[in-house]
Order: sequence, then C-alpha cells, then structure tokens
Amino acid sequence: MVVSGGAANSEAYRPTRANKFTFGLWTVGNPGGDQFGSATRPRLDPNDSVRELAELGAYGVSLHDDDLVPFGTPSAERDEIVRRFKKTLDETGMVVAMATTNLFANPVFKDGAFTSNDRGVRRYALAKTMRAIDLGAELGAKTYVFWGGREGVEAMASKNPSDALDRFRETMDFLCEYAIDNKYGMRFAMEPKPNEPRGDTFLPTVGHALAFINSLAHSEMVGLNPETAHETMSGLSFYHGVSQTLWHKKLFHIDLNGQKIGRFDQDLRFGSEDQKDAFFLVKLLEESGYDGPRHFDAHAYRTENMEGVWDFAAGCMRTYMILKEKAKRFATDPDIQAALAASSVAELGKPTVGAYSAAVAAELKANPGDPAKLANRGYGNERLDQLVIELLMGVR
Ligand code: GLT
Ligand code: MN
Ligand code: MN
Repeated sequence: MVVSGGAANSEAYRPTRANKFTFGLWTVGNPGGDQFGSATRPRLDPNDSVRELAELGAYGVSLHDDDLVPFGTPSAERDEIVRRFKKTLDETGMVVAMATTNLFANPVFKDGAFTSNDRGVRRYALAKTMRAIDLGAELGAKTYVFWGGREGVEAMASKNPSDALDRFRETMDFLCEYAIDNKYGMRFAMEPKPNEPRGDTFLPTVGHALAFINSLAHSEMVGLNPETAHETMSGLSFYHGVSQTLWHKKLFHIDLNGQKIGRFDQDLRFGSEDQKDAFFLVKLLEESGYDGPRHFDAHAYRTENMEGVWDFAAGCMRTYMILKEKAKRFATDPDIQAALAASSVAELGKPTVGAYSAAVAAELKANPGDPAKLANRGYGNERLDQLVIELLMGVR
C-alpha cells in the first residue's frame, strides 16, 4: 500500500463503487513476462483478483473470453468456471462492465483474425467472437470491446488494405446483427492502436476508427474504447483524442494507463507519465457527463511481487481521485479563472458568424477587421500554463 502522512492520506482519495473504477482481469493478473524474460509473478485466480479489487474500492472488472475460461476448456468445465465466477461477483458486489475476445494470442491468428487472408481463419475468429459475446452477455457486460491486435501487416504486399477494411466492416456488421438478434442490449467499442504486435495495424488511431465506424450499417451501436498508451505511441495527445471522441458522442469505454511517447506499449500505472495530459483527461471525463467505467488497462512493473501489484492497482485509482480533486480546484481558483478570461477561453465557445446569408457574407467581406490590431494582443498562455503546472505540483 502507498504509505504517506497527513493530508496526502485524506479519505477524499479513497475510491468507492460510485467512482466506477474497473480493471481488466489481464491487468492485475499480468504475470510480468516480457519479450526478453519470463513471468516474475504467479498466475492469479480471477476470483481472487475480483475479491482483492473489491477490497480496494473498485466497481468491477473486464475480461477476455480466455482470461476466465482458458482456451480449449471443455464445455462442462467452462460452465463450472463461469458459475464460480458469478458467485464471486455476487458475494463482492462487483460487476463485469466490459468483455472482449482474445483474437491475438493463439497461433491461428498470426495473420490476423477478422482480416486474415485465410477465409477459414476469419470464420473461426467470428465464431470465437460470437461465443465470447454470449459469455459477456451471461456475465452482464453492457460494452463489448474490439481490439484488432493482429489485424495488420509486416509485409506491405501481403494484404490489400481496402479488402481488409471490407472484411473488418463485414464482420462488425454481422456481429451487430448477432447482438441485436439475441437482444443482448450491448454496445460495441473499437480500440485503435498504431502498431504492436503487428508492424502496422489497421485502424491505427482514434481518427481512423471514427471514420471507419461511420461506414458501418449499425454505426449507432458502435463507438470507441481509446487507450492512453495507444494514442501516445502515435505521438498524439490522448486528451485531444478523447475530446474528439466525446464530441462525436462515441466514447463508449476507455482504457486508462501511462505511456512515454516513442516506446513500445508500456501500459504503465495510470498518471505515472505525462501528468498534464492525465489531468486534462480526468477533468474532461468528470466534466463531460461521461458515466461509463473508468477502466484501467495497465499492469504493474515487472519488478513487483503481488504486494506491488496491489500498490499498482490502488495507485491507478488514487491518482485519478487526486486529479479529480485538482480539476475542482482548477474550476474555483481565482487566479486560474482570471487567466482563463485573459486567454479568452470562453470566447471560443461563441459562434464566429452564425448561419450563412449573402448579406452576412457581404458585410463581413466589407468589414473583416484590422489584422494589425488583432495581431497585437497577447493570449496570456504562459501565465495560464504556469498556473496549471503549479496546481499539479501542489503549491496552489
Ligand atoms: C491487450 C491489449 C489491450 C486491449 C486488450 C483488449 S488486450 O492487453 O494490449 O490494449 O485493450 O483486447
Ligand atoms: Mn487497451
Ligand atoms: Mn496498451
């Protein structure tokens, strides 16, 4: 546990169910293996993960089909695993807020799942996903995530990207119908990522995925699950990516973690890198009316034993709570409010000219304003940003 004294230990940062913090079973369950070394921690029983997370104040978990029911488990055993898991959920009051399919680990998916060149693989992936959707529905998941981990290429010549997008769309359209037909009441959330494990992944960023969703037959039931690490890997601001996702009303779920630009997908403890982006993100989520789970898709450093894993999980939630409190202070700090006014932040919320009419256009062309005068002003952004930094450094 994080040990600190005085105000830093304040009850205000203690999470409750109402904060809607969720964790993937694969996150706290990550045994610490990497490309160059094997696991450093034992595999966790999903039931133990749920119990420990409930103790820490989390609201629920998310899972891949294979996280709960290992690949290839016979059906009688599968039913028993699911029964036990449901009992643990009942006992702890935890929910399964999101479910997804593992379409990346098994060698069958080495050329992709929904976009494999092999039609047999594509059909297998579709069948596996339908079964996983059934499992998600059985556990009460209202959001179903699609991360196309293997949907991409190393050899450019190996796939026609437009054929791949046709197949991706065909599959998503089919699965939307499947969920509707079964009255699952689920929404789908697509998760973009630029690369890793593939050299180049289809639907690499929030922007690509939003455009793709517009082309779907049931675009109203498909939104995004953006991840901090994935947008940051592309060198983009996650805060801006999530802002645009919200603007399109497509933020169906979110994967929070920490990441340095230009690295492999680090999935670090939430807020442990780029605190400014993390701060604006939390402020955005809290002020936008987003009422979905605050989901952590991250894992503890490989250096950690189980104690460190629970420090990691508590740390993700605690940092979120601290940033949430800072967002409240941002809204009430008189110096920050004055600096926002000096930067004309509210003015951007006012229409530039309003609806078109020939008369308005002519009037504006005749009186466009004086560029020399307009260029003369300062925007006070140095002062504004310094105040944000001071807020984050704890001196305001
Ligand atoms: C995998 C990936 C994550 C996705 C998970 C859902 S699996 O851990 O790195 O970003 O969200 O499939
Ligand atoms: Mn993720
Ligand atoms: Mn990641």
